[in-house]
Amino acid sequence: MSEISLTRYLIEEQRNDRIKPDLRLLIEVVARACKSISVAVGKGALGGVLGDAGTGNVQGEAQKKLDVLSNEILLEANAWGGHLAACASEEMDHSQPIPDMYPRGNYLLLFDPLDGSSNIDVNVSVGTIFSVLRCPDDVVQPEDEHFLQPGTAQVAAGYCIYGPSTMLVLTIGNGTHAFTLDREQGSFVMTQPNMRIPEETKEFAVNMSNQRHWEAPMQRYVGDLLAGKEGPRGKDFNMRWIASMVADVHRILTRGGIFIYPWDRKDPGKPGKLRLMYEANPMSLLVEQAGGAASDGRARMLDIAPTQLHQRVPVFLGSKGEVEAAMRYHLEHDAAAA
Ligand code: AHM
Ligand code: MG
Repeated sequence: MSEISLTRYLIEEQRNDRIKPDLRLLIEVVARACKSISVAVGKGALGGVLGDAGTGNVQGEAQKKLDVLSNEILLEANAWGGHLAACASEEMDHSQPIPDMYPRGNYLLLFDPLDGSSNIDVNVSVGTIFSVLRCPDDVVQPEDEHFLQPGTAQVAAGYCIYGPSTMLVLTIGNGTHAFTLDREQGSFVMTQPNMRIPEETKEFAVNMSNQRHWEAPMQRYVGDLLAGKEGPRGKDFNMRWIASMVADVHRILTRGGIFIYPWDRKDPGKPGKLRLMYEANPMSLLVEQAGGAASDGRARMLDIAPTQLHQRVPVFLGSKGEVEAAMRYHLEHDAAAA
């Protein structure tokens, strides 16, 4: 059979009534923006784009030049197509309605333009994460509050990983599919249809340097993983931590595992490091659509009712059996404490 490009996949899904034409266009535009980001990332030092931008974002993080550039590429690409009502980004304090000079569409787009950007200067994989919601029907001028919908309301989610190859991993609620960028042709080609995460795993991903700041059930859970064959879990576990969520999640979608960024006491005011709306939710939808599970350690991620655009959340996602095991440690701890 001939290759299935992203365009062909989306057109066929539209014919099967699984995607509306304007959502299809939106995804094509995001994919095109990701190709531009991939070019910029790929040039590295030759493009003069490495290093700090000298600015900070609303989360108090130093911005890299590539964070700012990627944000601009996504905003610019999505401004004029008529498919979007507003955008929100990790790099912008508030959401931004589509400029008045362009027609406004029915969707809201959220993105982390360049996740893991602290890895950029050391040439490790980074990525763009995105989530698409419907703009509520009666809203003419979308504001931050209109983005505050649970992850179950996402109509599409995905990421683009800029690694040895550039790949787009996408779900429109009908499985999770991976497309590899054919750099000569300039098009994304389906290379892993219907990704499936093995239910059980022997691999976990967590930043162990935070261990002393974790809460008791998290300490006990990871302690049991480290105890290996001789411990209560009865098997040896391997550990990987790329410190680039897109790369860690890509590994998990490919061969299983559990990714964890728990709450910790380092900064007790923050309920975790990662952001719900444009990191945890899109990744959780991709993982669930591939047969995995995603939670905040206690409840299903996609059911969380958001209260803030840049809200943080603890993240446990990946192989279903392992995510459920981690949740058991937390829920048993809570029950005993009660
Ligand atoms: P960013 O959005 O500012 O790049 O931060 C998110 C990144 C994730 O990609 C990664 O999982 C995590 O931060 C790494 O954190 P740490 O530096 O604590 O290992
Ligand atoms: Mg990020």
